[in-house]
Amino acid sequence: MKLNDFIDIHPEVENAIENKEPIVALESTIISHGMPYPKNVETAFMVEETVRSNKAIPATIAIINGRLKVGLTNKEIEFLATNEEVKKVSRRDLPITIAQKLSGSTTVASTMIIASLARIAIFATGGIGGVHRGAENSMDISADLEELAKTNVCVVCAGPKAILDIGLTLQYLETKGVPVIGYKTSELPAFYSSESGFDVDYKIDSALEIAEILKTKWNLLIDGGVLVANPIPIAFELETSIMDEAIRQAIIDADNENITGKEITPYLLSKVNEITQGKSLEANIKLIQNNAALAAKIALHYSK
Ligand code: PSU
Ligand code: MN
Repeated sequence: MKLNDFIDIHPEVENAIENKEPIVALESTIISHGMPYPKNVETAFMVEETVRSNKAIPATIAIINGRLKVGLTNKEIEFLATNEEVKKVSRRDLPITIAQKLSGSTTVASTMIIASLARIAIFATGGIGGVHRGAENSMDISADLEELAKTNVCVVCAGPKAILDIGLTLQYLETKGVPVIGYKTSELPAFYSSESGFDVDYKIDSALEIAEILKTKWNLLIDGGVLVANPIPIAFELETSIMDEAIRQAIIDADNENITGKEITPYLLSKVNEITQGKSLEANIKLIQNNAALAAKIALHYSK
């Protein structure tokens, strides 16, 4: 079966697509630009294992030598984790990366596009991109939000990271008609913390109900994604005051070093990790695992 001339689907994933078995898409920017080596590789393998232990098939997505890859080998994951020439590829970068036969890791936006081409509906990540603080001047709004507005994929995340303007990010999603669901919470989680001070539209307490909402939305031909916000487990939460200070400092450093555009998110992530002496990275790993498990449960119900 050839879904698309540009795509290579891993045989295990292809088999699962054909048999309508549960599949969870995973992004790869988190591997190449979101975490340092070797934690990035360890996390990528561990997250795939978590999807499997929850009875779904993992499909990590990336671009290797101009080919869209759905489902990676361990070698390909190692390659993404260790090679400087691997670019962060969002929607706008896709055609160039492919035409020039380059390699790249996919963001939430581009992972959604490729998952949708492969007919995979559920996707787990850590945090989505959003409206950056100061966006009224910089106009820095992640392409992830625009993708959620139009591409039919459910994205399970731990909420927008506090490096963003969470209120404006929620407003943007509302304008674009993206349902924001809190899993077992009525407050939007904020990545390192289960609290943000902002309410979600809907608190839903089971993976089954979420799967039913997805089917309803797409059967109604209401195009676009659904954002599921899954709070970091309490045991792994970081203290808000410490994180606020770390983020404030990281943003000042980014300003001083004139970091802008696609560099800003990776820069802030690594700076915050430095300032918290690795604590933010540990929390990041735990919440991704938590999201992968929930995404697998949603995928299981969605496949029935
Ligand atoms: N947030 C995180 N970790 C990440 C990212 C976001 O906590 O690794 C990555 C994701 O791939 C996301 C991308 O899609 O950063 C957003 O980048 P930008 O803001 O440049 O759109
Ligand atoms: Mn941006």
